Amino acid sequence: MTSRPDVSAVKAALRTQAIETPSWAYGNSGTRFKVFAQPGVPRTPQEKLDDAARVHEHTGVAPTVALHIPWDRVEDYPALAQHAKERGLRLGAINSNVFQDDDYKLGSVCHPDAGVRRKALRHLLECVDIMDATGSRDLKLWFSDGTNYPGQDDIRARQGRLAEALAAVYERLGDDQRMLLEYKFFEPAFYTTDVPDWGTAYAHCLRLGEKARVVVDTGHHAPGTNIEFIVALLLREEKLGGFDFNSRFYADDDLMVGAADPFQLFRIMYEVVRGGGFTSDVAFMLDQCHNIEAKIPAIIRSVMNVQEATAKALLVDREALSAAQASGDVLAANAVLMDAYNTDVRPLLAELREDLGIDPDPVAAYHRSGWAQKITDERVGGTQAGWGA
Ligand code: LRH
Ligand code: MN
Ligand code: MN
Repeated sequence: MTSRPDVSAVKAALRTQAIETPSWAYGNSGTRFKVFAQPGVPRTPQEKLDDAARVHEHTGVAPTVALHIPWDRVEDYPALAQHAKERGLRLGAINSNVFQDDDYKLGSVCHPDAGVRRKALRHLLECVDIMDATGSRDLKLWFSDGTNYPGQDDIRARQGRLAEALAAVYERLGDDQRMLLEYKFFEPAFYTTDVPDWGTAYAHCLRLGEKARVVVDTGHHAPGTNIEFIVALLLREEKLGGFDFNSRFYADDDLMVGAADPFQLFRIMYEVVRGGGFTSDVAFMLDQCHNIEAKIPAIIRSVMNVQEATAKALLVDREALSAAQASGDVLAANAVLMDAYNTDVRPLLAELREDLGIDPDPVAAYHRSGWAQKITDERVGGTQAGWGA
């Protein structure tokens, strides 16, 4: 007997999903070897929002855009929020940036010098001011802090400095605001990183309180790491704040989510569904760079990849799975999961889009729209995403 969820329930759940796109994915980016500039890329944060509006128009599920400060610094944030609103968007997470200043050579909030630490903290607090102005809920914190050589600095003391800064930021958060702490196992530091893993991020968030949660960037783990386990655990502890989705083959590759390992993405989304994380408490964000491919269609494709993995996860016959698990039927349990994964959900998603009144083929609709030609003609001298030169 099958108790597979019915299609209308799956479609109803998919309608509630929102996938946030990052402003920096619309700009030029590259590796430390070369940035291949593309024609028509945005020159301003406003133009990034104009492009993001195309992604939302064609997918129907990308209503918010994450900002990165200072890459998206503007004079008037309420005006930027209004610009977004007029295009059917909202401003999403504010990403802080304490990694691009000469002062941060030895770290930011973990730096041995109190003056540099104060400067970094000022920036983080400024990001909360920006959230107040934009109406953003989440502050996303990623620190490049770490050391390159054994003995370079006191690892323990650095944890203390980190905790102090995080506590000051936490104190400043409004009632409806959260801070999401992102970990990454290495790079740019190569010996120690001050927030290298979920355990470190979790320990800090636990001390801070309810409003502090961990963000899982799928590209920030050592090869072979079981990311879905981390997701399951963080959800169980009510400490999963969101995702920075992307794919990796080697390190922090920032390729399109679902491109390298769609099965892993499905397994992650299954744990999200299973763990009750399919709510607005868990932010589904992209964190990607499109160095050689056209950016807007790549972002549309990425949104669709997350949707496909989610649809498959929602299709898992959880009753049959529980029964197989309870009876110790290893092969049957595995078959239930694989059955959902191997389902072609593209027709279901095409139907969902038709229900939403949008084209069932978002990439084709974008290509037909003439937007790529329009921005190529109108925009000259697009900006770089902010790093990778
Ligand atoms: C660090 C990271 C973090 C930054 C972004 C640009 O590797 O994933 O989220 O804010 O890249
Ligand atoms: Mn990230
Ligand atoms: Mn990264």
